[in-house]
Amino acid sequence: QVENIENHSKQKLLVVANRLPITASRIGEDSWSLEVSAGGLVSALLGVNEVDAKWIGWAGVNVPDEVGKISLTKALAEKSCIPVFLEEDIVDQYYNGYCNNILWPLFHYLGLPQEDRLATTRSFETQFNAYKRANELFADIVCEHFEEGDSVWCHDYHLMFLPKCLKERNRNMKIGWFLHTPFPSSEIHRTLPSRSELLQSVLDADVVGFHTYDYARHFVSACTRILGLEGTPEGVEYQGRVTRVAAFPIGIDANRFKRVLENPDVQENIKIMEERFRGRKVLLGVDRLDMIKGIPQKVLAFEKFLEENPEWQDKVILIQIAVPTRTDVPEYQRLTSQVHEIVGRVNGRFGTLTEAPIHHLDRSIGFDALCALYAVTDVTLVTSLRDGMNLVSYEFVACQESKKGVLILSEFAGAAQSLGAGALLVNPWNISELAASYAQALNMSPDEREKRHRHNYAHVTTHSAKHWAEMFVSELKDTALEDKMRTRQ
Ligand code: ADQ
Repeated sequence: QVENIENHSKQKLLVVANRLPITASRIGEDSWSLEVSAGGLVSALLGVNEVDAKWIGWAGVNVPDEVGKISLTKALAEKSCIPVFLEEDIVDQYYNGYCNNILWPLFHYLGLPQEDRLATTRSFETQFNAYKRANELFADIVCEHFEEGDSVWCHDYHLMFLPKCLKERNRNMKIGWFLHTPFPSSEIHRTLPSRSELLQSVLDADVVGFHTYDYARHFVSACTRILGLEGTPEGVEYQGRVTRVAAFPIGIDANRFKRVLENPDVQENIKIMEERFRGRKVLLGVDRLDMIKGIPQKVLAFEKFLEENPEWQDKVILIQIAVPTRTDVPEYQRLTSQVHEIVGRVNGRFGTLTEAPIHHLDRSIGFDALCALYAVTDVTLVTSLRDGMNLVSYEFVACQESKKGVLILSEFAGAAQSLGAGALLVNPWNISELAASYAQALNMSPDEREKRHRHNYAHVTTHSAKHWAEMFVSELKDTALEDKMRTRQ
């Protein structure tokens, strides 16, 4: 058995996600510039010991020619990445369409797009067919690189059809699937025309993971109510076996943030910002400019806070860093205009010739600058209408050892389950309550801030990204070992 376990630890983990952790741009007919995008998932998996991980995913570029495909595959191989090539029309129907226009809003309780439902069901079907086709293309590449004993970890709502495609090709493949968004109540999921097919496919995985216990429970309810299956304490009974369903809350690599804060250039930047904001408290928002992040609510509440607390009018600023996302989708364009309009109004009402109460940036900022900003912030505002976890809340806490600032956190973010005792929990739909929480945070005593920060800091530093990935991978390996033992008996 010892020998078995040793052999096991040498086997590969194939991590399959819609996007590779690398952004490729073409700089010649057969040459590419590759930039590592250091997201939460990348740093999580880098930290997993004894795992030889390879990434499979779309490189985010259209590569129509063979020369380009061959040269990009070669360049990515050096970074342990394997590309899946998707044609432009598939990307449009699968990624922009089914993933971002249907599953993303539905899983965040924003409903299905009305126009699609009323105009024609064909467009829904076309998008779902493209989704399945794209998942088949991912499966082709996984099977090309899979060797006996490897485990496959599929990520997110883009690849819900993948476990089925893979199991159809190889029943013995060990497959995990993890969802980074919320899984909604079964009453929401049942409105989706392809509700059963997606659930059945996910159940083909051996381990199904979510950020919180609530999302796992919603998934099990969807399987029992929509598919009529039996739920068990371990998961869901499906085709003569139990698919494990559990919560694996993600975390961050807090040490990476602490190390950056010790860097002299970052320290210098912190001093410059402290000087710049002297005499004012800093409220901060860092989000992708997405409908689910509740940015209009956050700014409207700031306006109400300034109205109701005139003594704070020249003593506080709100910095909102909103990185544009899905910019070709009309809803996102409307959101950008809406946010700009509210920000303009608040600055017009409460600004002076030299100062504006809101600094709004439509862009991403570098990691060093982000850490420095977290460190000088007094209150961070996470006002998501729904959010799988929300890593910004964790990152802020990791950077607050000296300041011990306050986290205002939406009760609809997964992070509310882990940081709820340290944060001020809010319902972002209630603008008055949100505005009152800004006042409460700014007036909080140092003792209470310290106590709340201690709670959050202990959680963020112990529940790391590495811990999350190790828990999931070890659960997946356990199911593989159990299967082996069972076949021997
Ligand atoms: P996201 O919706 O992207 O992730 P989040 O978890 O907050 O949300 O992660 C965002 C990341 O991007 C953070 O690391 C943050 O620092 C960075 N970021 C955001 N805006 C930025 C900006 N303007 N400049 C620089 N960096 C910026 C999805 C789910 C979440 C879930 C994660 C991980 O929607 O709920 O927590 O996956 O599972």
